[in-house]
Amino acid sequence: MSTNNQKAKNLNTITNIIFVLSMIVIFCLTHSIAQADDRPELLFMGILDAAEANDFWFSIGWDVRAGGGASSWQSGGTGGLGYESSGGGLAMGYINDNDIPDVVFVYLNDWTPDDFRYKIGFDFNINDGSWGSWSGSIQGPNLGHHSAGGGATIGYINDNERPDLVLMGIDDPDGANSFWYYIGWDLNTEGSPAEWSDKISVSGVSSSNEGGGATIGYIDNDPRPDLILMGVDAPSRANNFRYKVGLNLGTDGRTQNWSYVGGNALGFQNDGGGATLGYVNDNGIPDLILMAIDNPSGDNSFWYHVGLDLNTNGQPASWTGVIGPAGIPGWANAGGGAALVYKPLTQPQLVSPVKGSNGKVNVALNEPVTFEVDFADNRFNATLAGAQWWYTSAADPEDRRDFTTTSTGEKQYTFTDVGDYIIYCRVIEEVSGRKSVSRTIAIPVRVWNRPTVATTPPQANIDAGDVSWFNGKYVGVKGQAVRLIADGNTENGDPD
Ligand SMILES: [Ca+2]
Ligand SMILES: [Ca+2]
Ligand SMILES: [Ca+2]
Ligand SMILES: [Ca+2]
Repeated sequence: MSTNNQKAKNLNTITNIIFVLSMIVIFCLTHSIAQADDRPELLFMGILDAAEANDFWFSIGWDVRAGGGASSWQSGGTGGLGYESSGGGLAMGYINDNDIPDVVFVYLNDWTPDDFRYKIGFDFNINDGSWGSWSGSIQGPNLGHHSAGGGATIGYINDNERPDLVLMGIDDPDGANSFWYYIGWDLNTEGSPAEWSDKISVSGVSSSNEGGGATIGYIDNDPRPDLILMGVDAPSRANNFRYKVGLNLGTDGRTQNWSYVGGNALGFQNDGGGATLGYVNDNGIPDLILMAIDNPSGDNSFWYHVGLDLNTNGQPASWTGVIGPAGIPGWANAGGGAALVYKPLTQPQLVSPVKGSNGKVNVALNEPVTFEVDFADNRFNATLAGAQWWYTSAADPEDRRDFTTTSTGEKQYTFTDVGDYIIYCRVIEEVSGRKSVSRTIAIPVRVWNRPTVATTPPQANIDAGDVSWFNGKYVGVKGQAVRLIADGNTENGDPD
């Protein structure tokens, strides 16, 4: 072998090695990006108890694994909403009408009386932890004069497409504490509710608390949403988590079906807590993350337990040990919160009828049309146990009509007025007997007068080349579309 050949061979080998190495790098990059999409992210918030303005501190746990630990942590901060606080909360939802999660930072303002304030980080980027934009301060309702923790969560409680925000504060009078919560109904895309519910009171979990949390999810075999309210019990000995499970909230946000789950040891001092339901160990059975801010003599940190595979009463099959800590700067906090950012179980999609070139389902007046939905993405092999449907006219989106639950993914509609409508649909999904409700899809619909063949030439349309007309008949060319005139207005006119 000549030296040149040997050099060429060496060069080839080096080129091959570089190629293989770069493929490994590309694989690792794409692999880590894919993981960021598949695994849930965990957000914790702690309110920094400073001498002046109390800011929000947050930690992002990237790619929470089936055992509950995150693969890495990233921290950041954002301005708070006052100078003194007696609790906080964190809630994840979809508020500004895109598919990018939004996070509500809640501040329980320590005043006379206490009051809720919150701000929203819109469009949390699950690839780099950045935020699209921040809202200003939004004022919530008042509480009592002494609070000992708070919580926040977002759900769909009153059977429509707008998210509802639950704000919880632990009322701390002399004697037994209680959970107070309010519902901000139907957040608009800026995060303000159409109205606040009255105060709803639930007996608490102890007489001394150092933090709390609230989370809505789907726990049992009834697809109504379920609410967990948590308090960090703070007796003279070591602290512990305790919570109450409210199954199947009515459309008024209340339930009489409360049960108690107690005892999971913590340290001796806490400065806030949080609770969030989600799917951690990948079996479609809900899991519960409970977080408390550990408050030793030095720096504070986030600690959490995961209750894996809740039974239909909200009691987990097992608890992980304490996971963490993710540190918090400074020595004191005044409230915290937790939220899990995860893909929904499934995503529904419209199967039929197909949409037209106008991006809408085009239907004829007074003729029944069957709409069919199915899963577009089904991570846990859920079965479709039914669907919920309602619709609005595009002209009046607040006028919601005909909320109906079907036992299949099909529903028939007959529209009796022409115009534009939006049909909303979400599917009821079932995994191991547990029923939950998917996100809602919006199906735009246009109702037309059925096209008719005119007996007189539509001269303006002929002149415009919109239709072909010859000797009293519409005509067509083989292989070319024939255009008839339909109209979606109550008056005759050109099609849109
Ligand atoms: Ca968003
Ligand atoms: Ca709502
Ligand atoms: Ca339920
Ligand atoms: Ca699970």
